[in-house]
Amino acid sequence: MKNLIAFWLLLQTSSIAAQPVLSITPMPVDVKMGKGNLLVSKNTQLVVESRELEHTASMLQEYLKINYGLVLKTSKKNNIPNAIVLKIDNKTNSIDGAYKLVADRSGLYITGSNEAAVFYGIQTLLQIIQTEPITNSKHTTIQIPFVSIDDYPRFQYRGMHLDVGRHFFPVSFIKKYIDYLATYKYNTFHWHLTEDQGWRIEIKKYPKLTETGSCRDRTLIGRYGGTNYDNTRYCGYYTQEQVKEIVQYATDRYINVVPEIEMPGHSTAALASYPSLGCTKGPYKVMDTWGVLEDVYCAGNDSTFNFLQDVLDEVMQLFPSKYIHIGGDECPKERWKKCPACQQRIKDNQLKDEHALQSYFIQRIEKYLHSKGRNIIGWDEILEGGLAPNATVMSWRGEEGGIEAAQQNHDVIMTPGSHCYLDHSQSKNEDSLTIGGYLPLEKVYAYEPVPPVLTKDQAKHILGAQGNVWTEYMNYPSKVEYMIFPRMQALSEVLWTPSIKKSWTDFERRLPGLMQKLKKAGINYSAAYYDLKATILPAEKAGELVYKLESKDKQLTIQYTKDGNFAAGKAYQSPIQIDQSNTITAATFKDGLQISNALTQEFKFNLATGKKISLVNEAHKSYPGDGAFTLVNGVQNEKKLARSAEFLGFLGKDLDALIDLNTLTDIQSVKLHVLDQNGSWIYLPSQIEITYLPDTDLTDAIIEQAPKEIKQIDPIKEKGISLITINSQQKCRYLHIVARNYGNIPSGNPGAGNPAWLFVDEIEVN
Ligand code: TNX
Repeated sequence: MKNLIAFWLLLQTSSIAAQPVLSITPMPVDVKMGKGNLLVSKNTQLVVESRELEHTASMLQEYLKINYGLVLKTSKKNNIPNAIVLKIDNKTNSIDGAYKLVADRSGLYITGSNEAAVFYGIQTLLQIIQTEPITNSKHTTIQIPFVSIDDYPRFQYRGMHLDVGRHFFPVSFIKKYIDYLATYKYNTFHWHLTEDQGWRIEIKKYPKLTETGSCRDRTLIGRYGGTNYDNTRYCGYYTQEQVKEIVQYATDRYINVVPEIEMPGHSTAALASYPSLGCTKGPYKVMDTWGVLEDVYCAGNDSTFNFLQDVLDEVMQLFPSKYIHIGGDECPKERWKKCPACQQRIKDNQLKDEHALQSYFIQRIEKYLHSKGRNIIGWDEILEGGLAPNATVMSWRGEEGGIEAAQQNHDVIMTPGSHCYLDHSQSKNEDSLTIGGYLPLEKVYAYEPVPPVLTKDQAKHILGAQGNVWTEYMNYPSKVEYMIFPRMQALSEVLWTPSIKKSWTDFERRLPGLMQKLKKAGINYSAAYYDLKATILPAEKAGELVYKLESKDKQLTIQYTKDGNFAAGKAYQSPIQIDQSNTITAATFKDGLQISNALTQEFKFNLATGKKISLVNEAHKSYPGDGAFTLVNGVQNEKKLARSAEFLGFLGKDLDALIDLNTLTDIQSVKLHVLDQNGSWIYLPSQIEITYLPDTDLTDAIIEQAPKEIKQIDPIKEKGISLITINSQQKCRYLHIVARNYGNIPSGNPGAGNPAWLFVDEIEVN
């Protein structure tokens, strides 16, 4: 009989396990649901079996008290029925952070391989409580489903970064941020403390760093490249006492704080405080706009290194972290090229060039920190000119730097812009100001930090990944929340859950529950994932378009209108056929009530709209638009909309397109819509070449003889977009259009030396 019951129970659990009901993230390694609930009441005892867990236990008590009005008594005694038992048992599982959580009739047990592991078990517990948190009245019991969870992390480094240089966030928010990290089992907070726009950490030996360096006179309004400023002084820094408080707060939550002190670039706030640290000796000012600046620490003077070592001495006093991040990114070499002391240093040390001088700089600092028992982390530029021996590389310009470092047997943290930059837009219809880009939730979720090109041994160097939160366009805490949620929840699953257990479909199923919890907790988040999705496709008939609308929530109906008035609109049944200029506004509805934001799309028809187009060079995978068709889809972007998904981006390559106008056509002009945004490495093309081809087989001889126009660039800017017009009366069927990429970014500009981007939105033929 006993066996039969066990068998029946097993059947029950496994059939339920097939459809887990817990709204938890990151998804644990193994979850087996039981049948029934454990009731925890004020009579439930909290048994703390290991002394080291007392503090963690008191945090659990505090949480239950605040959120559920439940005050649990603690006990050291074992074998109390119906108790919550916290225990360290290093036999649990040898993986660091492994825990087991069991809730059944006899009580709730969280056993971990160490203190952090038990803490993770508690985070899981807090997410699976089935009772709503209280608002004013007190609960007498809370429900925990019978469950057995076995869990451990996939990666040892699970990070979130926060830039407090561009915008400063108060201690209270930093603590909240750390709470968010803890909830989703992150274990590293990368605190970016110094920037061109502000030095944010008190250094006792150099008081001017905060007296002068923590304030800027004004801040740019709107996107980088603009000329409007707010004329408001902006200040903020953390005292050493506050830093200690934050480090302790994080440590209590098993989160390591990695401080970043940027060098040699992104350091004008320090130079403004102590001008002798720069090559030209100033004067310098704390920056009021974004981007990359030429004034950097002088690499020729030993006093620079003495200063940095003094700063780092105080930093090491405050941060127990094994890792100290020293930046190393985006350091223009202009000043060093002209600085006699830097050139002398190059000569004395037989360095090849200024890149080798950057490497000398980093290696010298690394040596110092290493002598104090610390290791450095640097952005992937620290690879240039040779890696410092014990450096860990943070790969941000794609994964290439990380791959190279791992192949050189260096540890790596993956933070590629393509998947980990939480400052990028998460919606194609983003209506708040962001730095641009497009990083939707699904893409973060799909991220795989271990590049397949690495061998098994090299792959061990990928310690994990990190979400980066650069705050140029996040000037208040709820904007940070909006940008990180729900993407940091998706990333937590990349970092924690074994790759074979990761399931987008399952995450998508849990998403409404996760959002609901954020909403109830008063945490801001983006619901962009539920935006109405619009796709523009070529119609069967050349010269027409098809506009397809989809809602992720199939319960909702979609309504659309051509005059902005939904009352007089239509219910969307199937893709809309469009054959002339038009504006369509659509939204989702439930019982007549509008649910989603209205999505408005203007179509502007010209002779190329909806025609066949092919490209010789495909757009870069980061800016693929909807393929070549994007260039003739009738959508003319405006920069203020910042819908970078509407652009095709070519990195170092030309746009080389062939448009088939379908029939012999009289044309007057061809107009290219391109983006000119040098701060983001986006440049106008250097030249346009157009060949007007007849309605016949395109043999080499025909192409050779066809009329051609070559044009240097003199664009007109309209609504932030540069329009390049080639006027020429022609009769042709095909247009061969080449827009030459600018080439390498000239020195003195952000991204100097790298290939430029060419961003093209629309090719208009009139
Ligand atoms: C590049 S990532 C930077 C930051 C900017 C960020 C904006 C890195 C090492 N440097 O200074 O804030 O892009 O996305």
